[in-house]
Amino acid sequence: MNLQAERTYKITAKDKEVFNRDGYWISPKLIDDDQIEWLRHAHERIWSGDYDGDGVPMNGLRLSDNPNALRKLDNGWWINDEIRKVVTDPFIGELAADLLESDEIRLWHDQVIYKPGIGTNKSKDGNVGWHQDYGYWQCSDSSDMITVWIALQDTDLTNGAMMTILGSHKWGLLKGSDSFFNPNMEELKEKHAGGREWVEEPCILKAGQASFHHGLTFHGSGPNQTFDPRLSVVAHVMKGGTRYRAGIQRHDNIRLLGPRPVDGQAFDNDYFPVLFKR
Ligand SMILES: O=C(O)CCC(=O)C(=O)O
Repeated sequence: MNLQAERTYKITAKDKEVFNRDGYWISPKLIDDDQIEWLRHAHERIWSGDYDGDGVPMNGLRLSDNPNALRKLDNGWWINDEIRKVVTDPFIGELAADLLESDEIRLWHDQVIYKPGIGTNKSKDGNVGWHQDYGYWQCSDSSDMITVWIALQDTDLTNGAMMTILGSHKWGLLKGSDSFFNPNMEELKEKHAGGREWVEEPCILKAGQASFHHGLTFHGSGPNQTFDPRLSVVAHVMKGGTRYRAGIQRHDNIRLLGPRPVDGQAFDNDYFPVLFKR
C-alpha cells in the first residue's frame, strides 16, 4: 500500500505527550514516493563516490571490506543535493520545533546509513549498539536535540529496525553511553539498564515515515535478516541558540566553529543551517 505524504501535518497535544513520556514519536509519511526513490538513488551515488558540488566529506568516505558492516556517512548534505533537501526540510524542522517547543531549529549534522541485508548469517557487524546520542554531543550546551530517522523502505525488526528504550530520556546522561559502535546488544543492555525497567520498542515505519527521538533516549538496532539493504537518512537537529560547551568532549562539529572556538559560541553558521524559524 502506498501512503500519501502528509506534508501539512501539525503536531498535536497528544503527540507532545507521547514524545515527552516515551522519548520518541513516530510521524506520518513525510516524503512522497518519488523523493524516496531519489534518496535511494542518492545512497547508490554516495557509496560509489559520485558527489554533487565541489565539497568533500569531512572525514572522507571509508568503506569497510566487510560486506556485513554498517555503512555510515556524516554530513551527506555537503555532497548530495537530495540528502540536503530532506535534512534541511522546513516541514521536518517545524515538527521538531513543535515537539521541543522551540522557535527555531537548526541542523546539527546528518547521517546516511546503510545496514546490509545478511539473511541468516549470524554476524553482529551491522548492529548499532544501545547508546544515547547526547553521549557523543556533550560539547553542546543542551541535550534537547532530536534525531529524525527517515525510512527509505518499510522497516520492521526483520530488516533491522531501530529500537528505542521507553522513557529512557528521563534517566539523564549515563556514563559510557557513547556506545554506538559496540555491536554486543546484550552486553550493553546489562551495562546501561542498571536495574531500571528496560522496555525495547521497535520503530516500525512505512517508507517515508520517520521516528523523532530525544537526544537522551537510548536506542540501537539489530541485524537486517533480509537480503535487501536497510536504507535511511537521519537529520540530527537542535534548537536555535544551542551553544558550544568547552572542555567536556571532542566532536567534529567544534571544528566547524572556526579556528579558535570559544566556550558559549553559538552553533549558528552555515554548517548548521536553519530548517525552521517561527
Ligand atoms: O540506524 C540505526 O539503526 C541507528 C541510528 C542511530 O543511532 C541514530 O540515528 O541516532
